[in-house]
Amino acid sequence: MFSIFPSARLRPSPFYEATVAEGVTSFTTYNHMLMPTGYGQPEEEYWRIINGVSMWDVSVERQVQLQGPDAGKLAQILCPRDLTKCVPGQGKYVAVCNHAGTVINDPILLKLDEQRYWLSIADSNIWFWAGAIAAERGLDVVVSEPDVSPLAVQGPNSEDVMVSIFGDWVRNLKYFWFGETEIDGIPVAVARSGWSKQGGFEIYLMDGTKGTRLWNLVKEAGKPWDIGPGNPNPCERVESGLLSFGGDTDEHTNPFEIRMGRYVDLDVPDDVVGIKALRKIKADGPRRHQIGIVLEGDEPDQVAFNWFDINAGGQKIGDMTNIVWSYQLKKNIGFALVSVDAQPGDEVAVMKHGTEVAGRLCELPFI
Ligand code: THG
Repeated sequence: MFSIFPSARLRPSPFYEATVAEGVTSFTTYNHMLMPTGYGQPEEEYWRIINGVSMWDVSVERQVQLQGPDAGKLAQILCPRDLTKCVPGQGKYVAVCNHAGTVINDPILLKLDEQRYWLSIADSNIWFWAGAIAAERGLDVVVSEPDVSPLAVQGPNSEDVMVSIFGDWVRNLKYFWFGETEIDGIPVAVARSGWSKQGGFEIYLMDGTKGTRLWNLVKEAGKPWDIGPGNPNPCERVESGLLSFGGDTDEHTNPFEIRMGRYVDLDVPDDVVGIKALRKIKADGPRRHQIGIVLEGDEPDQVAFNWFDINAGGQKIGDMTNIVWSYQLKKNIGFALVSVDAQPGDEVAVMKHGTEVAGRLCELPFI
């Protein structure tokens, strides 16, 4: 095949050496970094997340830190979700929007203290965005990208593994909440979170020189549960209905189209970026919605770079924004970003590389 041409632009993950030692076989790019996307046994890796426990290098989920007297003010200006009741140790999923109400990232916001927040971002440059907004609004806050790299531990046995490493307190973490601690002299934050619906945690490594040590520590602790390497899993996430920003969104997507309306509070102050546009979009009613689609046929398809047109009655009604072979449903499935007139149960046609494939719209999640 081909190899990766090194450059300081392609920032290394602190877990890079560890994942190479595990036999990583593919990467994707994300936030100007490489993220492992497989270890050569896709189906085994899938079932490990469903039935066991899996550890993932997700250091590409960079933290944009807001620090200073106006950190809370800036966090609220960037997030069209009410943060007034958010307390230190709490995390919240947010749709960061531009002034037009278009989603430009879907981070988890973590409140560390009154003067320090992290936006744990998806694949777009929120560091530049937050810095620009802070400067334009004259806020007293420093925006940076600190040395913080998440390692995910996901699957039904993840809690037992995490308790064996950190102790019983992690059992009491609520979803998206976190606590700061140390393990073996390594500073970390431990959160109940992660991009799967199988239960799990994320360990935010706060010293990039300790990546291999942390990886090996988790690997060792996970041995009784047969832990193994994995990554944000395309099949599991589609079956579970988890959104991929940039994969399932385009330059026109607003939160109401992609099931993020429940994370938008329209009564936040008028100075929140995008809120006026979001109020109008909500009042007018969104034109598209995101539901599921199941394709006919029993042959596993390939994941695709591109979206596929979805037609009904000879007319384009939207796009199929991802496609995976579901190991549980034994069908090719994906998300449909389609006109609100299209509903679960509708028969549609998907234009796949010039061939028409029959499909049926359905509710999300699949499982
Ligand atoms: N971990 C960390 N940061 C991240 C991600 C992550 N930043 C970017 C990206 N992933 C954020 N995206 C999501 C999307 C969905 C969920 C989590 C992160 C998620 N959603 C649940 C759902 O949709 O059912 C629950 C949402 C809720 O209850 O509020 O878990 O993976 N560090």
